[in-house]
Amino acid sequence: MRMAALRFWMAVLILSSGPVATLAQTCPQYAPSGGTIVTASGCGSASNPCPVGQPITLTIVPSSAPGQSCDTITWFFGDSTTATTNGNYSTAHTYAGANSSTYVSAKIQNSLGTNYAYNYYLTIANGFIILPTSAVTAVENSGAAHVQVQRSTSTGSVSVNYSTSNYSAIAGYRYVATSGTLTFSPGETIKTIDIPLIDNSVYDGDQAFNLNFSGLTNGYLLQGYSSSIAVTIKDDELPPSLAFSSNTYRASERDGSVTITVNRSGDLTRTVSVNYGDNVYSSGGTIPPLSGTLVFQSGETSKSFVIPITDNDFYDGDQTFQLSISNPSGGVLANGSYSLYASLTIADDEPRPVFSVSDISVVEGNSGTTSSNFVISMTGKMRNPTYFYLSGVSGTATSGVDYTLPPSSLTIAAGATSTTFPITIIGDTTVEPKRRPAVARFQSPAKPAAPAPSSTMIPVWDRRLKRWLSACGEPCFSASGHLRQCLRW
Ligand SMILES: [Ca+2]
Ligand SMILES: [Ca+2]
Ligand SMILES: [Ca+2]
Ligand SMILES: [Ca+2]
Repeated sequence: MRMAALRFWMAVLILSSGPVATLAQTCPQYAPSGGTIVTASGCGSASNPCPVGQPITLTIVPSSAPGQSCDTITWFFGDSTTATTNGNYSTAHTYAGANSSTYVSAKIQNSLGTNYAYNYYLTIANGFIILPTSAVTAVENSGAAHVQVQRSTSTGSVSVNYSTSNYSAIAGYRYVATSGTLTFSPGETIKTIDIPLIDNSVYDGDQAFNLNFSGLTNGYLLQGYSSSIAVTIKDDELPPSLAFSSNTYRASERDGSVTITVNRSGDLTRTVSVNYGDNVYSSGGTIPPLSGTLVFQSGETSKSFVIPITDNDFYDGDQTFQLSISNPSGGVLANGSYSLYASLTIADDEPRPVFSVSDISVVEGNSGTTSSNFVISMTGKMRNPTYFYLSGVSGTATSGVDYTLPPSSLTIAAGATSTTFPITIIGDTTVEPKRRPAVARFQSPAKPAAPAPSSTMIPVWDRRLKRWLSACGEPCFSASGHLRQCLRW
């Protein structure tokens, strides 16, 4: 066998150096096509890494032209080593260390050309250390945080170093700085790291520290991309909580001011602040625009602010305002939101004005006209002008025959309590029987700021008695502020 092979290679050498080209043309027949590099065992993925410290068979799979014995193949490995396998599309390589993503490439050359084959993402590891993938939490007063670490295989042993570092939680205040080496013995797949927690009696909120891993032995890798996890310490104290002392406040317009109190519950040790305001945006009203900040020092359970009240002498009705606290710092609002509201009602100390028309008595006369004035009065002032329309309503005294009314509207000015309007009596010599009175009607065309009298009746002239009869002795209000006639005869 050995002699036959030797003779064959000699024949090739002789023929390839001679003038007959038949065999010389067989190699190379093609320029290299390049291709991909695969592992013989199919290892190399993250779920099936190739072992560390053991030969791995790597083979070029040409993309089109087949491999040829005359191709020169130079291999380049991710660990910075190289190898050459002339005419051989396979090689074995041993990676000395674990790597989550290394590469191997091959340069393929012959006299017709050069091309390359690649595999960029080989995972080399004997196993993985698996850190918790879900959030790790521990309650502040539970003694310690427990972090469970696993590994992907139970063979052999592996160790990994761990140490804590601050994130929002500070070592020595919320937890005990901890470091060490975790060692899995053969057969062990789960180990637990305990980090002592420091309990206190103040509200700190939830805070976290990092647990960092490094120095894995025995060809192990950390699974995934992170070498640390966050451990969250859940506070067992309640946060400072702020709320109004009442959902509704009420004061009289004559009180001068009203004091609004905000209470704090939960943790009392820290300084907490909150903004407040009365949500009034224009001056000149019963209460002014007001805003500020309440600061609760340590131990303080309530703070107040004072809203001045402007007394006036007109009827403006009860007024309700919205109070708010918002943007708490160092604590929370009782509703868990950014803002919390209460209402403040300022009760008017002026009664709603009563509306009346004075009686007047006028002697008719036998001819011509006689003028007189009615006085329309209100028992108090209104914030806004009060408007009325005046119109005659047919009764026993007939408009235009017995009297005339001015066809105009009437106004009691803002702050005034009365106005007048004229009536003209037409004289004659007729003796007239008792008649039903005529009625004049008042109507408020628009509802003013506060409910206003909407209609009333005025006295009418009785020609038999020669005097004015009282009509309604009091104003007629309607709940809606719209016209309602008041007829009593
Ligand atoms: Ca505590
Ligand atoms: Ca605490
Ligand atoms: Ca008043
Ligand atoms: Ca008032």
